[in-house]
Amino acid sequence: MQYRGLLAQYRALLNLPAHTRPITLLEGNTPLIPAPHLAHELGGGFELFIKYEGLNPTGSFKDRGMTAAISEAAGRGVTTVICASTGNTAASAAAYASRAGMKSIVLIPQGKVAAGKLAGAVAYGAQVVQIDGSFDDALAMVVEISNKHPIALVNSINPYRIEGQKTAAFEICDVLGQSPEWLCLPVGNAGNITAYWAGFRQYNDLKWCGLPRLLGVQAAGAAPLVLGHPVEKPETVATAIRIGKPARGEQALEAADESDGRIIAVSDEEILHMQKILAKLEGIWVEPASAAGLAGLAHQVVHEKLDLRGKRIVAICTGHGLKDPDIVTKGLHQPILVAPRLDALEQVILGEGKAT
Ligand code: AN7
Repeated sequence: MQYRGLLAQYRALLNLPAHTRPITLLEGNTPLIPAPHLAHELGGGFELFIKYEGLNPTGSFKDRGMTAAISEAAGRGVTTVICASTGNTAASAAAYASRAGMKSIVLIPQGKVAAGKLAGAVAYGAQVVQIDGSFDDALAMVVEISNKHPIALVNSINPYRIEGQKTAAFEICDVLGQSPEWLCLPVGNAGNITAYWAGFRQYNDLKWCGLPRLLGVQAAGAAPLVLGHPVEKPETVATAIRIGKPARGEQALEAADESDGRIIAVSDEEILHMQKILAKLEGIWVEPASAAGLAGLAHQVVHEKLDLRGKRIVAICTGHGLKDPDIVTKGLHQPILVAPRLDALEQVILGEGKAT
């Protein structure tokens, strides 16, 4: 039977009002890809899976929450939606709003949004507004304006975003037959970790699939949940999670605590190294923020001697590498140039100066 999207798949488990009118791009149903080479690199003896959320229609996990939030808004006749975004929410909101025949307005922090995300928001027809400030400033503004005007807010403060994003936990349990022992994922505004925990708890109540321990990972320069206070000027190469005042920070801390897990920080170097080895060892290219969960796992193994033997681990890779091509090409020399002759090519790929 044809897959009809997340609301069709899991509607009975989602707390959505009766007026909800499904708007879908057939999001979700993303693959859980075994990553044996990376597991080996991290010491081996455990099973590692990547939930590749970059394969959603707009290239990130945000589409799960957006199908729910936009469907609810569409069902009550909303004509305009707004969000603050480090990029992925913007692209997702714009796509689903267009599909619903709505206008979308997205506020982004000036100069800190990856090329593929900005391009998406523009291509899907959003009105894009740069704020001379941070994501946190932009979020405060959209909260205020949506209270004042008939414009629906689709950031993850919107409870339907969480309902939609719970479905990723359901999918993992459906595929594995039970929850993994650890779930690692990046944490920015903290909607996703909140949603996963809600999803696993709900599924466990229904199907006794167990609960994972949560490893939430922030970037060291934007780690309010690790520091225990907001960060006024967050900085990280992982611009998706360059967030200093997470809207659902309290819930994220509770979720980590209840699951007997933790929220940790990793350096930009650890994030970029993980992005690189994941692509090289497994053929999975993700944007920097999406490598943070795995970087956190590696950090725990190396520095905290976390014992993973015999365990099953799922890492959530939240967004596609194509979202942020500049990170990879920035430090790159131009690829080697050869004359259009076989001998010249042979010399480069078989000879001394091997192509890299
Ligand atoms: C790839 O798009 O906040 O902890 O405005 O794009 O639920 O915020 C993006 C966040 C992880 C963090 N990975 O998720 C936005 C935005 C990627 C992301 C996160 C984001 P949350």
